[in-house]
Amino acid sequence: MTNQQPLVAIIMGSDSDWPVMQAAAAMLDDFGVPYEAGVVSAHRTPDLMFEFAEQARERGFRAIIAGAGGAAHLPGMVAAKTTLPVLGVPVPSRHLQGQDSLLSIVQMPKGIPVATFAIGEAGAANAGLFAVALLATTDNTLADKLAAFRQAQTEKVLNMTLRRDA
Ligand code: RP5
Repeated sequence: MTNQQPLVAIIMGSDSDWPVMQAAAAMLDDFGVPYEAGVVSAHRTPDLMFEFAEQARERGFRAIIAGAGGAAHLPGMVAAKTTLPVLGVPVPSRHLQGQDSLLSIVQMPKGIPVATFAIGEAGAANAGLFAVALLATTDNTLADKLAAFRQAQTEKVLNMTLRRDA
């Protein structure tokens, strides 16, 4: 993270979500996008959640990545209190492997959208990439970096060779 104005907030319901959510942070680091990461729980710190969501736009954030597991209300509740784009990441849960988290986040009623990503690390990384893409709509340098990332990814796959075990 840099000490520039953070453009993306990464929030999560518990520090136990961080091993998954740090994939979003790593992606933003790779693209040089300043962000802030912290724990905000819909269930355990509801007042903090409201305060965070109400102030997020005036604090200069352009997008919020919100990860939570189980009955994952955080992304939807934050989206209800801000007009910033909210990117929801379902964190794998102990008993239902994140299917509960996914359904809780994705099934938002009409009117309050949450862009919902895949369960787990891939979803967190893609939420980071999506935040980069959002910012790249008004930042050509970032758009060029995103194109270079895609190109490198393509070349990596084209250079894959398969070897049989002896
Ligand atoms: C949710 O409950 C969090 O997002 C986390 O995924 C889950 C479990 O939290 P801990 O019991 O690990 O703190 O609110």
